[in-house]
Amino acid sequence: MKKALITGITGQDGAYLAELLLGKGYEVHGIKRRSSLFNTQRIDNMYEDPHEKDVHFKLHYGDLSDSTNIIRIIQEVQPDEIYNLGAMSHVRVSFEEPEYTAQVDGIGTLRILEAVRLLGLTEKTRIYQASTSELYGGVQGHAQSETTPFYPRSPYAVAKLYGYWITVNYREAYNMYACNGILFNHESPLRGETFVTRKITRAAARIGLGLQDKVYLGNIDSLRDWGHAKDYVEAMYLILQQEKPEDFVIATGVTTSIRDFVRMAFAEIGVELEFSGEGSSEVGIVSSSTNPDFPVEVGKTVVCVDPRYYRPTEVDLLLGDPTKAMTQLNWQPKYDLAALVKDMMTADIDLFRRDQLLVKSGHQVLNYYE
Ligand code: NDP
Ligand code: GDR
Repeated sequence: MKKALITGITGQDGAYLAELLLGKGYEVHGIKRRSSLFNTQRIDNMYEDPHEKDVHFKLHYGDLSDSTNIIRIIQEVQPDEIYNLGAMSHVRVSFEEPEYTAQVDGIGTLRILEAVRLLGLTEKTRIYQASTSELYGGVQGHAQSETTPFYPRSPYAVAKLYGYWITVNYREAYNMYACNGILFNHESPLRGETFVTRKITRAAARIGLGLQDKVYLGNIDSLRDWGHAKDYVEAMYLILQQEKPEDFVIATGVTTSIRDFVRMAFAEIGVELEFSGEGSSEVGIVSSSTNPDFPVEVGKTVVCVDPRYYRPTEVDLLLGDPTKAMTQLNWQPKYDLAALVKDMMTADIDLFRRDQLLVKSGHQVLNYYE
């Protein structure tokens, strides 16, 4: 039985990847951080009682900022594959926590590679590094592929640039099977609530159900190449099953503005929006509302722009060229953007119908949104 170790198992991708690997018969080990509250909601469906025999899903406390614990866990598990998904993954927050981001997203990658080398596992253990389209940052005007030079535009992207190159360097210097997946944005019902797609689908569902008035967004002109996380974890797995270690861009090859994503999300509840104004004065107003289950008043302003969500340096356009992955890995995404938006909206409507029931029976629900 193959053993996989996943850092960042409690995150969006960690949860989907763990499910995929368990389905393929792997023993899956994950590193979770100590937190004052339970932080395993995304993986609770896979939980196995550690007191039982033949447990295939095991969690270890750890942190990418601590080499000693990374070395100990890798020594204990002796994994065939390591998926390094753990990261401070929020681009805007990285401007507020730049040093921590460098420690975890940059040096954290080195800690994993070096642990494998020091433990003499270079022949046995294959390593996947979660690299990102944010590496391209300021590269504009054409689709971005494995040969496009990088131009990072945030402390997050600069930290990930180190992670990318140290992975390439360990592959070349020590003949390790270590690869970068350069993944473009991928989303799902498990996406963190402060990333723009999930913020939008949660808000559209809540506004439709009468639980929220409006949503404040930052730069709605930027364009992203969005795929579904379920498709993207398949690519991670495939990258580690090749004969030779190589780096791959994973993307859909289609780019869409944040504004159009907002339109698509609201369309799922029968609401059409018209945008007017410019820059920080732009608003989205309901121009028609046809679904009686989600009665939103025509003429109501439901989207406002708030410069507090702007970034000191923005990435205006991301558009990936996934030709290499499609030909060499035979990877094909099953979801297009419309199917992704539908999946996210269906899940958020279901989630917030429960809040609606609580409100109707006189209870208060958490009204916090970033
Ligand atoms: P999430 O933010 O959903 O998950 C991040 C995971 O990393 C969580 O499990 C988090 O733990 C863990 N983590 C954070 N800090 C540390 C630390 N110091 N030590 C150990 N673990 C830590 O990210 P995604 O699942 O969306 O992304 C997975 C990886 O892929 C990340 O590295 C991200 O940067 C990268 N990536 C993501 C893309 C995307 O569009 N989703 C695109 C390209 C790259 P906790 O739950 O406790 O916070
Ligand atoms: P990104 O994702 O920065 O691309 O990083 P995010 O969803 O945060 O932003 C996408 C774009 O939307 C604009 N935006 C807003 N973003 C957020 N979060 N909140 C808002 O209110 C808002 N309004 C507009 C942003 O300015 C940006 O242009 C994600 C992360 O998963 C990274 O870890 C990963 O590496 C990259 O995708 C690929």
